[in-house]
Amino acid sequence: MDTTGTLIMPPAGSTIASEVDWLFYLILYISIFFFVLVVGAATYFFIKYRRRGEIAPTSQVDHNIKLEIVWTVIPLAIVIILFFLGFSLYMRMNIAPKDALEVKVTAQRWLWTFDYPTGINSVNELVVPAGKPIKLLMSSNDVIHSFFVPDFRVKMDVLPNRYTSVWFNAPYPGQHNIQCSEYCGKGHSEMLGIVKVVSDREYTEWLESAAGPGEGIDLESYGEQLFTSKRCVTCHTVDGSLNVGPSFLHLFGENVYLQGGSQVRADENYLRESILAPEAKVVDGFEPVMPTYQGLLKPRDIDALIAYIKSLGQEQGEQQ
Ligand code: HEC
Ligand SMILES: [Cu+2]
Repeated sequence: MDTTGTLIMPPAGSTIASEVDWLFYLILYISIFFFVLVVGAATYFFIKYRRRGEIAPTSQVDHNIKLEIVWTVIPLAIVIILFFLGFSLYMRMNIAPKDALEVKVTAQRWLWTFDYPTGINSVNELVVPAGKPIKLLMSSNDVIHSFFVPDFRVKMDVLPNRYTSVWFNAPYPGQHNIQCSEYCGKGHSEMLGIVKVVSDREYTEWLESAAGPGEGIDLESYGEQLFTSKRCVTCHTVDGSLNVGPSFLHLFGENVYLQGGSQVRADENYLRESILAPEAKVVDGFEPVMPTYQGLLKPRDIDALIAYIKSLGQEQGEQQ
């Protein structure tokens, strides 16, 4: 299997990828062959039969049955063969094996959520065991998105009010990028994720560690973990610098200026509302692009994120 990729194709990360590439290159080379043949013949005839001096009388032949049959039957046979190769591959790419592991994918502006059979979920990071067929059952909470993993040669629209699905089998451990390939608004280009293909053992371990999140560690440190794992980090910083969203440094306890001119004190309830209903109070100077985390965070997760933001809010030497 090709794991480095070529000039026009990314590395092949799934079992189907090499078949897709094979058919792609077959069509490409057939096209190049006929392009050279047609353009070559045309050039040759231009030169051979160019006008030189007096025009000689041309022959009266205006068609040739044999020739016409040949140039109709050969291309027809080629496209029929390509059709069947393409159709059979299309069917295999679209019909998931019965024993596939099913993961529910939810797209929303602008993140991906993955729900596993064991009841846990992850954001922007799909963890799957290597060498097993994985079926993704996908739907959108808002507009049309498209789930695209170039390394797997897998791409499918994700629609509101309706399920679509894709499947893949990634034989080797490794990481592959997920992109949204249907323009879905301002944060479209940041709607990125990763497929982490891991060994069976690592997959089981991961399921276990994700199942009892944050147990045995204090809220603040757990919140710090969530800040990264729930992807707040793509839009927020904790060092005061601006990103797509405001920084959390010294946020807690401060007055926040909102769009429309009002002000609000950044207390626990404001933080909670900002996470669950971000559009309710939009910070002045920012676009309302934050996705709602309603349903994606457990009560303890919200507590932990708030505790973490609070820990960044305390100015040195100041007691809140
Ligand atoms: C796609 C980018 C994006 C992501 C992801 C994101 N946010 Fe936001 N967030 C924003 C933007 C933009 C604002 C400011 C506009 C607004 O208030 O809605 C904001 C505002 C906030 C505010 C209010 C900040 C203030 O200064 O008053 C809080 C609190 C917050 N986000 C928490 C979070 C947490 C916690 C997460 C992760 C669980 C998160 N955000 C993920 C973009 C994002
Ligand atoms: Cu999208």
